[in-house]
Amino acid sequence: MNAKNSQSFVDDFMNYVKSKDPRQPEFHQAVHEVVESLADYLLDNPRYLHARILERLVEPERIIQFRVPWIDDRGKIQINRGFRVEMNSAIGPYKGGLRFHPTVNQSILKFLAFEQVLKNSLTSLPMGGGKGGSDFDPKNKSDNEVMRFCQSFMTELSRHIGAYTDVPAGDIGVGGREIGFLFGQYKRIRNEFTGVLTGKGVEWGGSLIRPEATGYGAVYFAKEMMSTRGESFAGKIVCISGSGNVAQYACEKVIELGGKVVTLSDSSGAIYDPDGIDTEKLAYVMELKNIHRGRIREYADKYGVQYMKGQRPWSIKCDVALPCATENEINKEEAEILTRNGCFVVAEGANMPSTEEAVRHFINTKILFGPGKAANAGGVAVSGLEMTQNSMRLAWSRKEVDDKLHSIMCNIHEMCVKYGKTTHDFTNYVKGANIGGFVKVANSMIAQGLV
Ligand code: NDP
Ligand code: 2IT
Repeated sequence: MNAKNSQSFVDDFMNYVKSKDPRQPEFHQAVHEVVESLADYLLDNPRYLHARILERLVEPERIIQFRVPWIDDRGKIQINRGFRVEMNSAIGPYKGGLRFHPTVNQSILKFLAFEQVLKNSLTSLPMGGGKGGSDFDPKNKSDNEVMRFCQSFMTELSRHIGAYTDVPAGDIGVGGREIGFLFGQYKRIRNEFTGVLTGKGVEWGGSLIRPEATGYGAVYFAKEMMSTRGESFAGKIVCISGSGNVAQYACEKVIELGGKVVTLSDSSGAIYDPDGIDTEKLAYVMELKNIHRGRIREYADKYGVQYMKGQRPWSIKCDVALPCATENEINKEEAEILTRNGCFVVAEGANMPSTEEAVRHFINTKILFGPGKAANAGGVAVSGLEMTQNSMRLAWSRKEVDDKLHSIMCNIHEMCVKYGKTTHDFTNYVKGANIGGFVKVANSMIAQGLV
């Protein structure tokens, strides 16, 4: 297919999407990347165009928005907004995380839900795509406030979800504590103990390795990419952003594979530890972040290293970059700095952390760039395994789950190479992940008729 046709196809489609929802920039960004990857494939396979699969994919099957009233510790009434975007159920029940962060709105959740549809398909497990959350900010809230908020949120959400309908999990601001409160309220309201959420505690239906899965999976994916060039993590300098769930376990796995992690960050700044974050320092970070809910600056104070206030870590020289904080956290200039400093691997632990210009730069310079929907699929993959274990009413060992996670990440890598290899020595993983994720969903939608 010639380039002009495919460019005008992309432009026409984006005009269509933007005209429907003009004020959803993150959603446009996610759709644009996918449509660019798919254009030639769709023009060569017109049955998808006749069935208008793309137009159907960008239209959520359902969006639920609701009021979440709760009372803070001073007795004051607070009102937040709750959402669930049920994007696509062609290959399984809606599945995807809940995000609690003040920036949450429909554009953010639609971008995340859209990515989730293709990501879940890549895992090869039977899961559709969804995403939800609230503009509630868990920072500086007491455990009791978080509990009251979660109970109010679930009081409404419980009408819309279920083990065979829609199975939420965690994302930014939603970890084990929040999943516990949400699960407790669901159970109370519905009087059923089911696998309606994943990321549960191991004592009450959770899966081993689920907390580790996204970070470990991203590192397994990076390892696979590196092995195509005869490289490994041993001795590599690694920059990680974020210091939450994904960042912590990415760090743990890199250390295990012999790499040296020199940065972590949060929304206030980044730390640079040239000696590397070892297991003892990582244990400190986990306690700081997960128990005391402190700031990464405290790491710099404790270990006497540099704190880069208000900055992201990408100015630090590294071989491998693992963005694990949030969307659009690597811009074009930062991407250029990374490659100029010799970085040749970027694996996205976060969802859409690189801007479109940054992605273009990584692909043009032919580094190993693993997009989020492939590289961070390990989290939802182990959520899928948690659902399987819940259905079977048994629990697999750590090793069983980790082995399955590892093989799923290798399969996703293979799928990306299958659809994304453009020359004998270069794979465009963005294209590979987008086409690889699309095909199964599109075929299922056609098979199920116009619903
Ligand atoms: P956490 O809430 O555990 O940690 C988030 C981290 O990112 C914190 O360090 C936080 O800093 C930082 N961060 C959040 N928002 C911003 C921002 N606007 N600017 C700068 N830093 C920010 O979340 P997760 O680790 O679970 O999620 C991280 C990323 O990974 C997200 O993109 C998420 O969508 C993605 N992801 C998560 C999966 C999971 O299983 N949890 C699965 C797949 C992807 P601070 O504490 O200051 O807010
Ligand atoms: O973005 C993601 O894939 C997640 N936040 C995990 C979703 C899940 O259902 O485990």
